[in-house]
Amino acid sequence: MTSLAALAAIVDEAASSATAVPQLTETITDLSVDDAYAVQALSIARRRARGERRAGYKMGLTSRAKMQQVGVSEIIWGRLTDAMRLTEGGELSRARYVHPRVEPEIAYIIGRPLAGEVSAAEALAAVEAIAPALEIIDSRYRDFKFTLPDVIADNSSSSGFFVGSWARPSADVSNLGILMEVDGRPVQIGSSAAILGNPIRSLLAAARLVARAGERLEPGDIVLAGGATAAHPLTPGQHIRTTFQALGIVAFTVIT
Ligand code: 0L1
Ligand code: MG
Repeated sequence: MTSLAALAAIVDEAASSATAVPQLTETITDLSVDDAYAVQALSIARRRARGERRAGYKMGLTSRAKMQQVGVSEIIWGRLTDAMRLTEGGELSRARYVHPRVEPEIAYIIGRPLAGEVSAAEALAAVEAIAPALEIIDSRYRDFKFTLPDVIADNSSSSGFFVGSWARPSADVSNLGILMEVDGRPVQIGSSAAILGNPIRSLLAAARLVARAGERLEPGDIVLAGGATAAHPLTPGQHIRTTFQALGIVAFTVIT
């Protein structure tokens, strides 16, 4: 029987070598969601052993557009490390990924520990600041195809993120217009309200779901609330510019 550690090595090596692999469930047909989260934790432990540091969490599939795009209908989560953070206004190297896509998100930075069943007021009181953000998702599976346990084991496809300027935590991000342009051409238009009706609900889900895994949101953690639109594929030469109403712009250029 294949151990969970061996499965973690498969997804970790696929990510670090930017090589697509078959879905884990092709061989481990009964991989459970709990085991998939254990594989994810073990794969992140491998990154930590290589020197990467905890940076927070990403929430995934928090909008109807995202669920429809990948054919999975459940909120999922993954872990962020400092090595996944990219410089706003800088470059993304296409060669470091298998088949990267970008999606607009709202980021929270945590000021006080948060875990379990909390109210929106409690969650907001634990937030230090809010920012516009972009997540780079890159399934390590062939053709970007997976089942629910596959994608969870693969750190919920998370592979990079850009964060724009931080705003005060009282900023109203419940329904902000978002426009993503590639080389000046609109490719995605949406609203932050697509994130569970209000991105704060994603933070509540983060507090609840990580607590189930015996973890909590810690001061300094960044929480990505989930894509507000479908994700857009990246190819070298593109300039990605996303405007978030009232929050600002997050941009980068794709190089080879
Ligand atoms: O919402 C997301 O961040 C997506 C997570 C996993 C599904 C995907 O790879 O698109
Ligand atoms: Mg996302």
